[in-house]
Amino acid sequence: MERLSDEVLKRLPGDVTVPGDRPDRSGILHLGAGAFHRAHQAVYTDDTDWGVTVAAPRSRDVIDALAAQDGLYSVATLGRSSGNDSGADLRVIGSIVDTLHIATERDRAVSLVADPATHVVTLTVTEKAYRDPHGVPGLLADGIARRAADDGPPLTILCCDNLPDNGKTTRAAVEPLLGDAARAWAETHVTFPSSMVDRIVPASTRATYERALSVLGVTDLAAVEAEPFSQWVIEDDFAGPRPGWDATYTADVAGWERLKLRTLNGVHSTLAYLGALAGTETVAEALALPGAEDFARWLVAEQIAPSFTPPDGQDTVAYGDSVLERFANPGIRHRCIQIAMDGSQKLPQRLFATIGDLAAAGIDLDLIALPLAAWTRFCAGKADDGADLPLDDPLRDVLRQSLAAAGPNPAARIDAILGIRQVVPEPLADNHQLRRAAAKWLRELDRHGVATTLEHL
Ligand code: CS2
Repeated sequence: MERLSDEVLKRLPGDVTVPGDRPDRSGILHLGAGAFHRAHQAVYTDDTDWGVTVAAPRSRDVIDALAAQDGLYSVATLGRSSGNDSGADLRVIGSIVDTLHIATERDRAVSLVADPATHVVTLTVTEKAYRDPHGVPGLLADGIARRAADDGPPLTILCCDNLPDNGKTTRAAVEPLLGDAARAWAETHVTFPSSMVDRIVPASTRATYERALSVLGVTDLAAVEAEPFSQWVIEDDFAGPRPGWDATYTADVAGWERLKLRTLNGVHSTLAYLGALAGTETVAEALALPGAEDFARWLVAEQIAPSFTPPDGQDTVAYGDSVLERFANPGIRHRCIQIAMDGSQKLPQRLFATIGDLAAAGIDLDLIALPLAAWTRFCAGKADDGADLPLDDPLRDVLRQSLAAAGPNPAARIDAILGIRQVVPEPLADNHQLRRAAAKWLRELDRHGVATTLEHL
């Protein structure tokens, strides 16, 4: 079957948006070849005259598919506003000009970080990657050291992962790995702006590739699908040239990060654990469980909103309403199990930060203890109907062992989870109100399951 390529661009159906002149070189190195990058930063870059080299840390699948297609791939925008017969607006993206495989071409990756033609390194490598000095942080440190030795031009390293203060987090992961000379050079030549990224992009499935084939008439094995909404707020702290991305540039991203991580991602994870336990496949289906949407709205209004001050002009409750509308998008099949993975890496910023601020302000912790109970039950690996649930998490063994040692008692299981210092901040471990409320919800979930618990809230 013929593949998408530069050659076939001019033969694609008229309702498919195609790239104009393609950039011949890239000023951007992107680490992480996942669907999110392809539906977010690479699309913003496609609207500029910059190009991207995409580096995949481990799996070759995506970069091999891109390499076989001249770097081209399609993004299907799915949702209520979708245009053509397939229910999707398709756009072919041309900003990816080169690919590389870090696991087998690490030195080339280091050279590209050091290359004077590289001005910006962007990252979507997931939360856990920042804890592994031998992985991405080590690669960046080696690249910076080489750039420093050459006294190269300044470099911007832009984190696009869902972490609070993600620029600072990246700097903190990289800096200790630099020698004195490179560290001194980096202080004046490398910046780490923070950014808030947002677009719902489920992992591609066979249906994604089938849709792409039926609309394009050629095979696209790097196709992705996404919701219509897209947002990017970037701290305006570029060391050198800034790509012409149509993003929001601001001096302070922290408020935006908090709004998104606590509201969108916090409710996303909540629905993912509740839905996985209840046996619903997608977030939209979890939200449609009787009582689920009311619960989500109460959670936002009574617990998430009072936990922080939103950025100027934003209202957390209204933002939460728009988020729930996006979650209900019937065109997006975002699997609960996908969002449920790596809970130990996600919940500190999505849930425990909120709980910590509420506790400090003396606000009641009843509703926010339900997602904690749901995660605790999820970690044990059984859905409400007894089906097995996967626990895909770097702290899997710690979680499972702590729960096994706690035995069946709900209060003991909550204490076991709250005692895991890598996940739960110290003061919450013996917060009586939280322990009591979470144990109560866990007992309800054990006895009646998620569906009945939500229905009777
Ligand atoms: C999701 C995010 O997988 C997850 O954990 O919560 O990927 C979410 O879809 C994005 O952050 C939306 O911008």
